Amino acid sequence: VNEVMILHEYTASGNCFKIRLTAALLGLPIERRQYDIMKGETRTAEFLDNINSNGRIPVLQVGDRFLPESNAACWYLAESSALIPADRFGRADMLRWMFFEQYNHEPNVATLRFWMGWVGEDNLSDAQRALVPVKQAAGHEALMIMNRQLADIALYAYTHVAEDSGLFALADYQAVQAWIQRVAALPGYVPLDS
Ligand SMILES: N[C@@H](CCC(=O)N[C@@H](CS)C(=O)NCC(=O)O)C(=O)O
Repeated sequence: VNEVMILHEYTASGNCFKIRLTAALLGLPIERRQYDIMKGETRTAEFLDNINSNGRIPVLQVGDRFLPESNAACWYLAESSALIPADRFGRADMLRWMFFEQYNHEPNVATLRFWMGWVGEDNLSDAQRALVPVKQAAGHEALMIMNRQLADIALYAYTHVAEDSGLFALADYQAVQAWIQRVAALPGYVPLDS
């Protein structure tokens, strides 16, 4: 990778943190550009036209090309490093966990963190309020699966801050807790709020 890389991001987002953590663990330099998602800064015509038509961060800019979707960006950074298994089944299994993260984990654990910690419980719409117990149950199910079998950077991002919503207790998932400590001890590790 020798083109300049710019991460369009919002620091507190776990999806953005995945990319920073991958880059840090691999010693790859990335520039960072901040957008306040609470002020709709990823929804401007300029952002939609030039950065991501889906109106969301993170977006990894590589030279003059733009790559949205956190796990795609992690994959790009990790290509031909030890973070991606050499054997075919291992690579597919890694993708399996990344898809699991986006379907079973992130829409529950991350969304509840955002609703409770950023939007605020009092400001939730009726539709959102009705979904809280549904997402909490689905989030517990995802954490339970991870407690039996682990996992990677994509899953670390929102798991290690799952308690932010006040709706999950990591003490209920001891293998997950131990894994969180192992990831945080990796050489090159950077914390989310850095
Ligand atoms: N599937 C996407 C999700 C991206 C996403 O949901 N981004 C949120 C922050 S974590 C965002 O930009 N929200 C602002 C908005 O939707 O306006 C990924 O993994 O990158």
